[in-house]
Amino acid sequence: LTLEKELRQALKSHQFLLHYQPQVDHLGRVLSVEALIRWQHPEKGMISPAEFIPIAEETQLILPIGEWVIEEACRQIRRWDQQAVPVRHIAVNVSSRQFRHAGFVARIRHILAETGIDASRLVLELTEGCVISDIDDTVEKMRDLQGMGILTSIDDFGVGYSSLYYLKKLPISQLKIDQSFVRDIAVDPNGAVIVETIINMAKNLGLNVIAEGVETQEQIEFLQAKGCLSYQGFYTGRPASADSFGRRTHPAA
Ligand code: G
Ligand code: G
Ligand code: MN
Ligand code: NA
Repeated sequence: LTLEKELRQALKSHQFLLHYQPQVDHLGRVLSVEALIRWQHPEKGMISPAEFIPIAEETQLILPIGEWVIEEACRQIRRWDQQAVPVRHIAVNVSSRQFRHAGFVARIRHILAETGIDASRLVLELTEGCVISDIDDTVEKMRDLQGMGILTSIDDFGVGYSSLYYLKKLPISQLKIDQSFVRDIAVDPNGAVIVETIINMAKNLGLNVIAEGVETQEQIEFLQAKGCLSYQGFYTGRPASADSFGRRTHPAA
């Protein structure tokens, strides 16, 4: 079977699942989670999205898969609401091809209505490459999304095209500092300067900023001292199933 056929089969027989990684504030409170897809293959076991998302993107399969991710994320936040697990926002990764699709905004509107989730609970993570690839289409879509109350985050910020032009042109809510810069904080003075610069730029533009790939207390201390108060990484919580996540979540204040 080709991987494409297997992916099609996987959708039909419900072999995909979502793991969730917490995004915490400087007091360790979980503000939001990022949904990360996994493929529970009947023979090969758990397959990372790094292996199959590129193939899904080459084929049109990223459209139904991406849609399933948003649906399932919305259903999960509803379950957490019912269990009084205090997760405010759920972030999903959107691939470029999915975002460029003409029906993208309409599908999200439909999914929110169908699952009864308020748009303000949803964060869409878009990469720099995605947003600048057709800036006019991006502006239109992001304005529609913002109008609905959906939040948007620029994923892997700093490693893409580094065109800063789009930052003032687009209605963006958040910058996610790429993990390669966060990793460099302790070892590379230039890395530390880059992180500090991104934090200051986000602040000056009125954007929220979160650091990803946080693995040490030392990194958190640096980030906090520079004014970045949101963190995601193995240090504050690995991606895990919805159930284990609920138990780890702090009770509502
Ligand atoms: O979770 P993990 O570190 O294995 O993810 C590897 C890559 O797959 C990351 O770049 C992540 O953004 C991407 N990814 C994870 N889940 C999704 C998804 O639902 N949709 C898309 N398009 N990419 C995803
Ligand atoms: O591209 P994106 O940022 O969506 O990718 C998220 C990926 O980063 C996931 O595959 C997740 O497993 C991984 N990840 C999350 N936290 C850490 C971390 O602290 N260190 C490393 N190396 N990877 C991480
Ligand atoms: Mn992401
Ligand atoms: Na990222």
